[in-house]
Parts: sequence; structure tokens; C-alpha cells
Amino acid sequence: MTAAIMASIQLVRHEDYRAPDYEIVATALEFWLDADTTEVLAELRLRCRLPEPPEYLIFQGESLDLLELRLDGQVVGADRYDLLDEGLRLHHPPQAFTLNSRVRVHPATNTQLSGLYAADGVLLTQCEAEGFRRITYYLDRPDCLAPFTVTLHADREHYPMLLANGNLEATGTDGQGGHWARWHDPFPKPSYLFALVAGRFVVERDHFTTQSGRSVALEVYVAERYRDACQRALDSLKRAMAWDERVYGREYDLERYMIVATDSFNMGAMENKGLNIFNTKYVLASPETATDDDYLHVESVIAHEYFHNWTGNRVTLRDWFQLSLKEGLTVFRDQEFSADQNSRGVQRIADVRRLRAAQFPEDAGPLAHPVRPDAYAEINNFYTATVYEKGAEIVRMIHTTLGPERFRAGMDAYFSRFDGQAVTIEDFLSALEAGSGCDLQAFMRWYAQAGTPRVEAKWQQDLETGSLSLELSQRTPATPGQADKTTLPIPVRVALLDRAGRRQPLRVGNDDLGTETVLMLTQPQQDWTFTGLHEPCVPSLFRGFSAPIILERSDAVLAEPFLARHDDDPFSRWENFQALAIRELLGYIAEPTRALPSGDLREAVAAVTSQWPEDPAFCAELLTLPTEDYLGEQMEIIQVDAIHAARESLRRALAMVFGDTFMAWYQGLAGTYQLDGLSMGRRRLRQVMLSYLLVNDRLRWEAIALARLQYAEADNMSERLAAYTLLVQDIHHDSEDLLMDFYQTWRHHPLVLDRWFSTQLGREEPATLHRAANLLVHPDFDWRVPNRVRSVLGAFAANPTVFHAADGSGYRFFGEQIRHLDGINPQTAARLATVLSRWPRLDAQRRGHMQGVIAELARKPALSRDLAEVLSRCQD
Ligand code: 0A1
Ligand code: ZN
Repeated sequence: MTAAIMASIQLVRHEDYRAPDYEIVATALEFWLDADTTEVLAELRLRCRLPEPPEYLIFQGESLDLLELRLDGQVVGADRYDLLDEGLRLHHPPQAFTLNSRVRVHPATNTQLSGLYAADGVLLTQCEAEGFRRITYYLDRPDCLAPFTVTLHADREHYPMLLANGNLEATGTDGQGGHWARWHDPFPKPSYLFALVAGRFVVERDHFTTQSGRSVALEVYVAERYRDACQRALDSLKRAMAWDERVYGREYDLERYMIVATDSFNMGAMENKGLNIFNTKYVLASPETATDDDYLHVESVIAHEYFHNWTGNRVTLRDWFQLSLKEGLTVFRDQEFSADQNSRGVQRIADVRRLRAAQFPEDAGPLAHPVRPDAYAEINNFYTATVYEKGAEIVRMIHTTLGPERFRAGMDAYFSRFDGQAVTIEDFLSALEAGSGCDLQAFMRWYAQAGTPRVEAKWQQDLETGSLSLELSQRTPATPGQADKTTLPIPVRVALLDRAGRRQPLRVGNDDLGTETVLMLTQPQQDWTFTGLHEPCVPSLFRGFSAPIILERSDAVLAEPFLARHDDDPFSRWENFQALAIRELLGYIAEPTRALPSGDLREAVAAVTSQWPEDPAFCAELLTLPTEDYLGEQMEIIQVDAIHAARESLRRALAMVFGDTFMAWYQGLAGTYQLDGLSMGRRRLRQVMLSYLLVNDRLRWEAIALARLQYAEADNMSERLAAYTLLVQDIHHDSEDLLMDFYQTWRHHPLVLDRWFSTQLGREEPATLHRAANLLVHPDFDWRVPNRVRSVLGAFAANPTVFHAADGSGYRFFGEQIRHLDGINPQTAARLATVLSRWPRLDAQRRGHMQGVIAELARKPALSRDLAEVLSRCQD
């Protein structure tokens, strides 16, 4: 089966990279925009980069109706070119020439949302990775940079605003209700950064004065009804602009920065030069419709896209294998920005949670791939947690290794060497080396090697001699196609804590290392001896999660309870707290008669609850049990039902022991709605309290009444949705009235309505399958809108017990929907289908069912390249 699917897919290989034969000196585009049929006239000035022109030149093109082709003004005869599946092959191209093509495209029927498409009366584009070829014939590759001039013509009534990259040069009328606008982007860019938007919007404006004193117009374009929900985006943008100047010395370069929001978007947002296009989910925020997490996401995605202006746009990619060069680096930058805006410790915990929830399983299963993959069939399948999140961890490790000053010097060298160029990860490391004066070559291995390393830690202290020896060893398990693994450079941030949790001076040989240092584990096994330690100590290891590894410590049973209470590094303390809970849960699964909670966890929770939560966001993290998925990751074979039962039992047990405190905190943490970090933290902790109270037999009825009251009376979506979700997902509670009320109140607000769809699919009971089927035929369900599709299929696949029903019904239902979606939006279908890679860790019965669904899907006629690649890799 694998062979059959793969035979039909061609792989693009990193080793086959060849520089383009031609450069595009200038690109001029003219569009006559219309939802049914848009005409695109392209004028490309090309120059051969070789001494002799090649025999032919291929311009990529897909789903284009070619109307006319001219070379240096002359119509090109049919014998001079061929139309191929992948584009247009021009024979005997001259050394330098101008190519004019006129094509037609059909935005209204473009349900893939790649290229030029129509959504809610607006015309807009998505060109990353290879969507530009669905707009015109082009050298659609990131190492072909050109300045663009773009003229847009459209009916003024339907499309009063005409936007493209760069600066607005001129506008005019076309007669008979038409108008036009011409934009010029002076910064040479690859085609994936091209964008246009035409439609009716309201614009929320602001401005930013750069460090050199230039004024930049900031504009957020949204549908009229979203007018009041743009402030967060504008504020975040200004803060991101100031941060990039302060931390990296980077200034914005155009006269204006535009953000357009759409409900119909495959991903989160897109960094097109000067004209970002955003999923509404990451732009809009008002207290009535957005949760605190939404506010945080808007801030980080706005910043992420802004930071791309330097890491991605000004310095771009040589080829798609280098994707993490822009994505890993930009995620690192946005994480650091968010850490500076909010609580650094809580931010790090959230980032690591995300890494472990998405990237660790990817790295441990059939879809494992290096941060820089070696081959792909469809590049859209490689916008993965590995490329993004693990890529960010590599940059973070380099930052940790160099320290902030040398890292900054390295980044300065990167920008000054490569501004305006399309480069590789090797170029990045060599610039960092030049700027910092440090050898970083070993980090290339992190980019090339898949799999999550395991680090084993052993230590011993001799109180008499005062020496503590620490032994660390590393190994990375095999991954598909990579049986043999090499040794990686692993920065280990350490401290030694005495019985009272105080950091001790670190002395190795004659070196005084302060009370916290970074050790570099570069060998399979290494030892360090610290001296001058006459009081018993415990090592705190991988503080701040200084490397994306799995730590196995031989002293876990003793160290974790201590560190869960005393570690002064917030990440490390949380990590050890989680470890206690995991140990407790796995122990219970092995022996379900055990009493819960055991002494260690109980004492750790008691230590937290013994005093009023000064840092409520952090307390909320401590008191949130690991997810069922994460628990599954700790097992060779995931015991779906046992995990669910154990986690519920522990929640109940903790609720029973600490119920009174939880109630007091729930009451005491109430406050007026504000958007600062402390208020958000209070709300988060209150929600955790409420979730426990609902499973406390004694307090349950009171808790239900409180939750209902909170739902009814909250003046913000954070508290309303928190109560709503808990009640709707409580399978022992009848919440049909709430479902109805929520629907009636929010049916006209797509982002909130998405929540109505997704929340009910979190109910862990068999009837949820039926519910999901009904939602797919609900009048508000729309297969063409990815957010809505994800709110049903994504939420369904995230339901641990219903998706994984032992009889395979969840997988079969899911497979049928993926099959349907593939015909509409292959990119989203393929992305959702990646959950089918979990089968190797399931029990035999479930594994058989899931494999059956993969095989069935693989037989689908006209399978997209996107889905075919995912399925074939899932089968490996
Ligand atoms: N570059 C964007 C994400 C993005 C990637 C692919 C897309 O279409 C296939 C769209 C957006 C980012 O990192 O924000
Ligand atoms: Zn990005």
C-alpha cells in the first residue's frame, strides 16, 4: 500500500537543490479582480545567471487558464512552449527577456484557500508555500527575489479597498464603477510573500514612530461588525515593534503595516510583506467574545508575524528545507517577547506544554522528521511542531549557550551579512559564529537528527570531602529512516539546592560558577565534580527546560517531592510537581486499589494551598494535572480507559482533601474584570478551583450553582466560557439549556460559535459520536471554513475516549470526514489526519482499527498529494 501511494508522489530532495538558472529582475502584475473569474497579466523581466541560456525554463503554474503569452512583446508560438502538469516549459529562452502572460483564475471555486480565493465577499491570497503558482506562471521558489509592482482593478461597489504589498503609489477610476490602485514593494521578495486583498472593510488605525524617527501607519482591516475588537492587535503590534528595536535593533522599513482579518484561513496568520493576512482568531479580541488565552494568542501571533519582517522577509529562505530558519527563529523571538510582556516562568511552562503535547509525540512516531527534513512530497505537510517548536528550542539552546550579549552580536552579523538574501541554516550558524566568536557547528546535528534525546542523570555527594559528582549520559532512540543517532550538544542549566532550597555556590576545579550555570553535555557520557559542598544538596537540572529532552533521574523518588516544593526555578518546580502527579497516576493504573492522593503529592499540594496564592497563574499551573494525552506518552502502550479513570479518580481525591481551601480560593479570587497578568492569573486559578469543586461529592451541588451563576453573570468570555465548558463537559450534568442559550446568544459570532461546536465534543461519553455527526449537518456548519471544520473534527479527535472508542467507531467516523474534506481543502485534511499516526502506541485492537482507517483512506480515488503523503508516512 505504501509503495502504491508513494509511487504516485514525487519527492523533492534537499540534496537535489540547484540554484535557479534565471533571476527575475522585476515583476509587474495587473489584476482585473472578480470572484468568478479574475484576469492576471504578469510581466516578468528575466536574466539568465549562467554564461549560456539553458535549453528550456519551467515556470510553475497550477489551475491557470492561459490566454496569452508574449516574449519580448511577440506572441509565443505553440511550438515554443508546452503546458505540463506542473506549469509551462519555455524552449530556448534568451539570455535576457521579458515574458508577458495573461491568465484566468477562479477565486469563488478555490476551496483550497491557496492562491487567490473569495471568502465573505472579499478576495484575498495565500501564497506560502507554493500558492503563487495558482495566480500566475512564475519561478515560484523562495530563492527568486524581485521587486513587485502590482496594479489592482475592481468594481468599486464590491471592492472599495484594494491592497497589496509595499507602498501605495497611485489610484484612479476605470469608468463604469471601476477603480484601481497601484502598489510598489521596493524590497525584493520571493513570491510566497506576495499578497493582495480586495473588499469592503473598516480600518482601525494607529501609528508607530521608529527609533530613527520615521512614522509608520498601522492599519487593521476587519469586517464592519468587528470594528471594536482591534485594539488588542494594535497595542500588541506597537509593543512588538518597540521590542524588536530594543532587543534586536531592528526597525520596520515601509510606510505602512497592514493587517487584514478573515474568517477563512488555513493557518493562524501570514507574514506577507507589509500586508499580513490573519485568521480572525488571532486578531480580534474583546472582553465579551475573547478569553484570556485568546488575548495572549493575539499578542503572540501579531508579534510572530511582525518579527518575520526581519527573520523571514528581509532575510529569507534559499529553499523550503530551510523552513525552520525563519519559523524556529521567529517562534523563539515571539516566545521571548511574550515572556517579557507576561510572566517568564508561566510562559516557559506554556511553551513546554505545547512542545510536549504536539512535538514529542510527532518525534516519537511514524511522522518523525528532522527540524530540517531531507525530502518532502508536499511542503505544506512540514509546517509542523518539529519545524516550529523544536526549531525554536534549538535557537533557544544556542541562546543559552552563547548568553544574551554574544547571541545579539551573532544576530547582528546575521542581519548585516544576509539582508536581502535567501539563505540556509548553515549560513545562520556561520553568522552567529562570526558575531559571537563561538563554534556552533555541533548544533547542526540538532537540525539533522530526529527524535527526542533521553538524558540520564546520576549523582553522588560525599559530605566529608564536600564533593558532589554528577554524571549525565545521552541517547536518542531510532526514528523512521534514521536508525543510528549521533551525540548532540545539550546545554544543561543547573543549580544545587540545600535542604532549605537555597542555591549553593558552584565550584568545579578552580572555576567559580556562581549559583547557577550551564554545563555542556557533548559526549555520550560526562561527569562533573563540584566541590565545597558540606551540606546535603539536590541538583536542580535542566532549569527553564534548557534543552528539549526527556530527563530520567535515578534519584527521582527522592528528588521530585523535594524539588516540587523547593525549587526556585518556576519551570523546574512545576516539572517536578507534574512528575509527582504522573508517578501517582501510573502507580494507580498499575495498582488501582491504591489510596489517592499519596503522601508526596498530598504534601506538595498542601504546601501550595497553605498560603494565599500570590502568583495565581503559577499556582494554576501547579494544580493542573497532566493531560490524558501526556500521560499516554509516558506508557509504552497507551491505556486509554485506565488513564481516563485514574486521572478522574485523582482529581476527585484531591478535590475531597482540599475542597474547603479550593472553595475559599474560588470565592476569594473573584474580582473585577481587568486584563493585566495578575487578573488573568486569578481567573485561571478560579477555573481550576471550580473544576475540582465540581468533582467534590460534598460540594458538588453548590459548585454547580456557582458555575451556573458564573456563566449567567460573567461580564467577559473568559469566565463565561470557563463555567460553560465545565458544565457542558460534565457528563453527569444536563446542560442542554446552556447549549441552547449559548447558541442563541452567539450564533452570529463565528469565533464564539466555533466554541459552541467544539466544547460539546469534549464530553467523554459514547453519545458524543452521534453529536459530532449531527453537528456536521448543522446549518451553521461549513466545510469551506477551516476554523469551523477544526471545531468539529479537531475537537472530536482530541476527545481521548470517544475518538479512541475500543470498537473503532471514532476512527471510522473521523476517517470518513477526512475523506470528504480532502476533496475540498486537502491542506486542512492532511493536517487533521496526522492524528492517525498514533497507532503504534495503541493496544492491538485499537491499532488494528486505526490502521484499517488509514488503509481505507489510502484507497480513495483522486487522493490529494497532501493527504497521500501523510497516510503513506503514517503507514511506515
Ligand atoms: N508563515 C506563517 C504560517 C503559514 C504557513 C503556511 C500557510 O499556508 C500554507 C499559511 C501560513 C507563519 O509562520 O505565521
Ligand atoms: Zn512563522
